[in-house]
Amino acid sequence: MATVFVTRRYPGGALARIPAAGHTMDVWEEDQPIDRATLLERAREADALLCTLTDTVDGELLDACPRIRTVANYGVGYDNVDVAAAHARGVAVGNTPDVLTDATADLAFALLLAAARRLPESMAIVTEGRWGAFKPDGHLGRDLAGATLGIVGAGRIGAAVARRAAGFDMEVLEGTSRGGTPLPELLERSDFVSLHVPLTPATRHLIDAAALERMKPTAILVNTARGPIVDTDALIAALHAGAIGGAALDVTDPEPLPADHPLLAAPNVLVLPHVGSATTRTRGRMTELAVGNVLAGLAGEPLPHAVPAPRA
Ligand code: 8YV
Repeated sequence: MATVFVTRRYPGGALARIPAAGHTMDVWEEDQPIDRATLLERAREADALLCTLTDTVDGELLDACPRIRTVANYGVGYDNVDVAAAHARGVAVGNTPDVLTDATADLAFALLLAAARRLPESMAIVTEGRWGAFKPDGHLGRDLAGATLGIVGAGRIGAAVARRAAGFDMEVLEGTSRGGTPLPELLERSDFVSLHVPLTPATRHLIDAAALERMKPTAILVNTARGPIVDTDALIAALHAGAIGGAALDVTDPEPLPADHPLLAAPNVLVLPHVGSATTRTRGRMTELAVGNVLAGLAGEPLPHAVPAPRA
């Protein structure tokens, strides 16, 4: 029977299917991610690796752990895995799509609403004892109805955000690398811009100073995809200059974002600690899919959720 190294206590109970199938399972039980040297050591004899975005899986790791034939990444994004290096070594790579689409789209909308209606400021007014008498012109936010939402990357999560936007009577512009509204036009016309592209060399700093310059000075940028899609320094400058109206971010570059990071000192910024998929049901279903990939790989079968080879 095989050995599986599991880099976190993935929730929901599905991990139990690994020993139940007769395999040896070694789980990193700490709350903090496993450090690189320990990962290389602990996974040395593993036949499969169940890992996540805090674990870098590259050629060096796969050479140090040459028995690994299956890498099951916990997450739909897999920019932490060098897929070309894995495939070149005959290692299959899987991810956990679909099950987190709704939770992530919900969170994109939560960010959008929180920024549009200035929820953090209003909550602080209450908790800091500054709730004075009613003011007709106090705490004014922005309407969603009739506003234009630009969705960059209309894959599964982008499409789910578009469905939610229809329910809020928003106008939707969708732009993908394959068509739809071209990015410059989308940025110029949108009142809200929500990012839903994977992180690849082509999308790193897709939202740079020039892109931010195209946005309306009132527009709000929402990012639930990956932090490095946005050039953080350019975003900080744009917020200070009033070049955009605000940013509502579930992902940042770097992650975790230190409390004294200049991004948090910029005006009109709202940051969450990468919780897009963080619901009990969704995180449990992600474990089910990742374990399904592990068990299929160990059985010599194609992974049910295999990631494709990167485009040349
Ligand atoms: C997870 C994510 O929180 O799926 C993704 O790509 O970013 C999130 O769902 C993360 O991957 C957990 O490892």
